[in-house]
Amino acid sequence: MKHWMIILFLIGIASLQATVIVGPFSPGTGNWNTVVNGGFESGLATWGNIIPSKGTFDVSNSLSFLGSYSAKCTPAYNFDGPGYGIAETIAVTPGQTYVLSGFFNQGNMTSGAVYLDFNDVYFEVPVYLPISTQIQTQWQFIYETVTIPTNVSSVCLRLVHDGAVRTGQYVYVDEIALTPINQFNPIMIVPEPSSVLLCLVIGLIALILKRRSN
Ligand SMILES: [Ca+2]
Repeated sequence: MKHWMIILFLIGIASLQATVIVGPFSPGTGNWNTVVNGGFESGLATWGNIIPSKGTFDVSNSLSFLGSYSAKCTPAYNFDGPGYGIAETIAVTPGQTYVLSGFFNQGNMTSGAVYLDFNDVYFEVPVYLPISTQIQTQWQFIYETVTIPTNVSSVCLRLVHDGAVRTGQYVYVDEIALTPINQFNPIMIVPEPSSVLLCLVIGLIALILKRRSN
């Protein structure tokens, strides 16, 4: 395979992956339209439980990204495979491209999968929280674009926990959003002090070099 073909192939693979931005975030930056009660400030009103016998998502005030509440999952027992979750039906504009997004906190979860999807329809692009044994303590903003087919006017948006599910493991999810792409802006991260310092040092060196060359 030619080099440019390999590069195009890799770009294609990368474009199928959701974008993950790890906090801390700059307050007030970004723009997303939360779905009805996507911030979980009104209990689980508007959300329905799917297969509650396997586990539940409940509102929690232990940790939230915005407001006082988020959704926290509680598995009922250990299992592998299809899981449980919550869902709500959302009206969408046929043919419109949206950005599906959410804020995720890994909590103490080290196995299984937590994601947003459209109930397994063919055009969905699931938004997965990366789960590893290395706990990421910062909130993560995860998003992906999805184009609604021209004959579809509503979707079933789900928040799911499945795979290698283990009791006692939980995550927090907040600010679930579905935003027309032209209204979407990702949240900005707070620059790390070290990178701010590096920029200052580089700027200073550039200034000195410029003065010497004059
Ligand atoms: Ca909230």
